[in-house]
Amino acid sequence: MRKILKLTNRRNFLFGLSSLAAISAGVISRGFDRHQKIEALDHHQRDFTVSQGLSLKERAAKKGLIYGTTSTKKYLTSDPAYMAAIVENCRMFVPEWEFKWTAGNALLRPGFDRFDFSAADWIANFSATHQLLLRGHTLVWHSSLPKWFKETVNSENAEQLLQNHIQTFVKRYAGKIHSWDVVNEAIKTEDGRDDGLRITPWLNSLGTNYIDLAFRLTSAVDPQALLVYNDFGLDYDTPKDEAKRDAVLKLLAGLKSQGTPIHALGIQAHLSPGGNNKFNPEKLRQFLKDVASLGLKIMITEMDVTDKNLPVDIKVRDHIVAGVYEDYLATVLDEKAVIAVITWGLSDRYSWLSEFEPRGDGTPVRPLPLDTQMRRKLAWNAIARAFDNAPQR
Ligand code: 9MR
Repeated sequence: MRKILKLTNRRNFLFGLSSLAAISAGVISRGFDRHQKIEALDHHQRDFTVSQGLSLKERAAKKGLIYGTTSTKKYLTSDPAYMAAIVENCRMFVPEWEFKWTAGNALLRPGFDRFDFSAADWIANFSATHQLLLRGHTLVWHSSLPKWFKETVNSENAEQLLQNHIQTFVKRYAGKIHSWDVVNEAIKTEDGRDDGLRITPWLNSLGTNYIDLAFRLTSAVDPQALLVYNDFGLDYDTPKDEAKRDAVLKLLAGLKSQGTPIHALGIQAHLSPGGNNKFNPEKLRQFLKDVASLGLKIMITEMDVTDKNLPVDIKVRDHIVAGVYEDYLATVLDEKAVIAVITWGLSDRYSWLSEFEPRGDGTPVRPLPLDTQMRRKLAWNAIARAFDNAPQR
């Protein structure tokens, strides 16, 4: 009995949190009439109906937006149903592993002056074949670096290495890339520096200038592509996310003022409802406005909603996850500088969260728009509704 009570309380608590978000987002988003706002109080009854027919990429395109996802050569070559779902729904594609220095079973950089383009070429061909806009993710990151990197790189040779990486790798795909995540996740306020920069091998070997350098080198080789700074942890009304928003804004303003060729901010949007993560549409909207006023575009680059802390009941879980998708997207799509939405995977069959944020009860995670059988979930409807209600670009 106590256990049941506890569970019920916990469920109400979670509903309370997401309902709060739903109400505040409802108040500000188009397409919510008074009746719907009141309905949004109860997630059981929240309505995620959408008109039938159009895919996500078509709904996005109607508003001048781009929808896309990420995957790997491994999943695409072994799973025709998944490939078909991606081609049906997406206009943009992000390699989850193959454009990194190394990740999963891909190894782009086997040595200091060696490249293996086989997997990256496969991705570029796949994207071209299916008319998918391709994102280059990512050139400079502290993570997914090969073993030799740590043993070899120092302040004497780091600039040469970065230059060679960009001049060889970026050049190979120049003109075929929609946007490069030139620098990924360079801010970590907990590292204690005044400028908020994360302490990474790149910072240690090249100093604070490494970010500007990476953008300039990329721009020189691929002047057509949109050059992006990409980061996570920018979404919630928590002291941690607030500090990160401030530091990112300072970084972007500094880069712009010194003439760095940077064109967009990538907001990863790995969302995590529950706990202390309060969602504050006004604060998020203000941040987007501040970024846009620097003359930058914004892309939502890696969206997903972890259900790690949500109740086990699939119906309840899917409702909450869908509510988070719609509330978040209704808020960010109101800012016209936002040009694209990418979810970090399309089907629950393949999500990094299965490995990195598994549920305590061992049941499979459900963070994405399609279920493991490629059927549309409420999250799919929620994204469709957000596109349908978004202002025209
Ligand atoms: O989803 C990606 C996972 O398969 C890789 O093992 C991991 C390391 O390369 O990266 C994951 O994607 C990350 C992305 O590249 C950057 N932002 C956070 C993403 C989730 O960890």
